[in-house]
Amino acid sequence: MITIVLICSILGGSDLDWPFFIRGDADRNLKVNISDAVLILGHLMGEGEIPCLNAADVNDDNRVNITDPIYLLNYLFMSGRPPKMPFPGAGMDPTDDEGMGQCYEYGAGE
Ligand SMILES: [Ca+2]
Ligand SMILES: [Ca+2]
Ligand SMILES: [Ca+2]
Repeated sequence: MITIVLICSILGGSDLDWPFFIRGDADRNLKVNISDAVLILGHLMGEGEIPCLNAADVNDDNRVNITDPIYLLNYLFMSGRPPKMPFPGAGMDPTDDEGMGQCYEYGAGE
């Protein structure tokens, strides 16, 4: 977990010490769309890095697996339930993030 936090911190390039992210926005472009689902699917197949694993945990069960892109696709195309908080605005994970790491603020350094 410390490693993930460090990576997120480096990617974020921010001095702020609280974590902001939008659930589902795995590529951190501040939009939740099909490209995020594709990124998560690629990650699950061993390709592609996810800058914010917690954001990829769309259903907030502290695991990133096949159910997450499916949940996201359901929301985007099948009028399914939206991702768990924080969504649609950036925020902190309201639940335990054991093993996920947090993600640092958007924008800085990008
Ligand atoms: Ca995105
Ligand atoms: Ca999940
Ligand atoms: Ca969580």
